[in-house]
Amino acid sequence: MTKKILIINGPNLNMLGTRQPEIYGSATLEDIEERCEAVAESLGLEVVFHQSNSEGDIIDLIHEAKGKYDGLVINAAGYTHTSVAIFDALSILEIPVIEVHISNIYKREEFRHKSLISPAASGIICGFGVKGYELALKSFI
Ligand code: CA2
Repeated sequence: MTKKILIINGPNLNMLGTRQPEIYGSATLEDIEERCEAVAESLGLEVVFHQSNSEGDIIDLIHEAKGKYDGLVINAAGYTHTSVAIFDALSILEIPVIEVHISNIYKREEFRHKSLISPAASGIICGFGVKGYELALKSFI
């Protein structure tokens, strides 16, 4: 059976490709979505791609994943470092969760060194640029 993977992107990631290319590269979120769809097809996976700037929407999406998806890829962006609520929502899931960051958060400001959601993740990919999403999808094979 085809595995269904949900990809959730957090706040400001809709601005990718417009600013800070030295940190995040030049790809837009639409480019990342297209690449994920192409990679998923080649791997025999089905992907559903979302972005939200709202913590509540992200939590609702995580709740909806229960029973509906076989895996979750999440770049919680700024909420990575602040959100106990997203950690709690991820902790309820019984499917593999891969935390992705485009940049190497450990090479940046100290406040980015702590991820509140990592303890709920099966694996973490950071610092590989937008290729991290592709690596996350490959982990489901
Ligand atoms: O490296 C990542 O993927 C991050 O999750 C990106 C977040 C940041 O808060 C995390 O510490 C690391 C920020 C996403 C905002 O992206 C922008 C893109 C273009 C212009 C401005 C922000």
